[in-house]
Amino acid sequence: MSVQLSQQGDVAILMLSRPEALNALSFAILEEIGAALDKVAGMPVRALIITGAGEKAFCAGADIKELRGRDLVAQKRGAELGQRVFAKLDTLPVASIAAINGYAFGGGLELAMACTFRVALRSAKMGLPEIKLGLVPGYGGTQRLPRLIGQARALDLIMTGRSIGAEEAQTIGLVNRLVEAPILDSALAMAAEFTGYGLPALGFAREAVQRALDLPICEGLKVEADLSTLAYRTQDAEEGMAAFSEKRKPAFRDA
Ligand code: DAK
Repeated sequence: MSVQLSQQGDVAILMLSRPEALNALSFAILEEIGAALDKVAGMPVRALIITGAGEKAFCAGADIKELRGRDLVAQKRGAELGQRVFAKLDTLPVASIAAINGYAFGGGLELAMACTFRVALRSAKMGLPEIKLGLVPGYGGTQRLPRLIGQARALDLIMTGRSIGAEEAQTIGLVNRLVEAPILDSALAMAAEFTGYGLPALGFAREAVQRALDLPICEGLKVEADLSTLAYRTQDAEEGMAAFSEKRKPAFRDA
């Protein structure tokens, strides 16, 4: 197996484990990631961390050797597979953190961009170098990158194929936080900042923000009104507001 799924406390950890090829994404590994994400959806966890095995790479992208010599139909199916697998992260019941421990190129960065959050070591490098291979990102990069960092910066990275360091990535909003090694501990610490809150409110907040990106603001505001009203009607909201009044810590029950 080139993907390892484990659990630490209330956090699932998905490790890409093909360090001899810098965790490059073969189509088989994409299928494994998809199956692992389906399992995470049924696990009693409150967050998911995705990271790469070894010292060097989060993931160096699609397996370039495997991409060669495929016919058009197979290639289109391959792109759709990558898009479908990464899109599972959008609908996962829990938020995900990409812990970028080294190179995150091409499909590797596309996987990280599909996560809810990205944290990176200062030594990490990332980019969408597909253009250098005569290719165009196929696993969501042309769509998620401009949504994260804006059209001009996205076109800069996609059309030059240049790689950027973690500090620039944070400056432009591609990475949420620069963190210290060991990166898993840092990612777990970030997860602990939100896993204590109620899952319904966390889910509604994520959904409102995600849907906003695809809607005109007048429609997005309606979505927000609906979802914040739903959150208001949960037992957790009642508990949170009661705890504030009673000057105690709330005990959320995901209800
Ligand atoms: N694929 C396959 N093998 C890879 C790989 C990759 N992406 N990246 C690295 N490796 C392998 C190397 O071949 C090498 O294996 P051996 O030759 O020793 O057997 C081993 O990993 C170690 O790599 P290096 O020796 O190159 O290590 P360095 O530290 O010197 O360099 C590097 C690290 C990350 C700078 C370098 O490996 C590199 O440039 N890698 C390629 C990065 C890249 O270009 N990634 C983006 C790929 S394009 C689609 C359309 C488009 C796409 C996908 C699908 N469809 C329509 C279906 C495109 C997606 C992409 O991700």
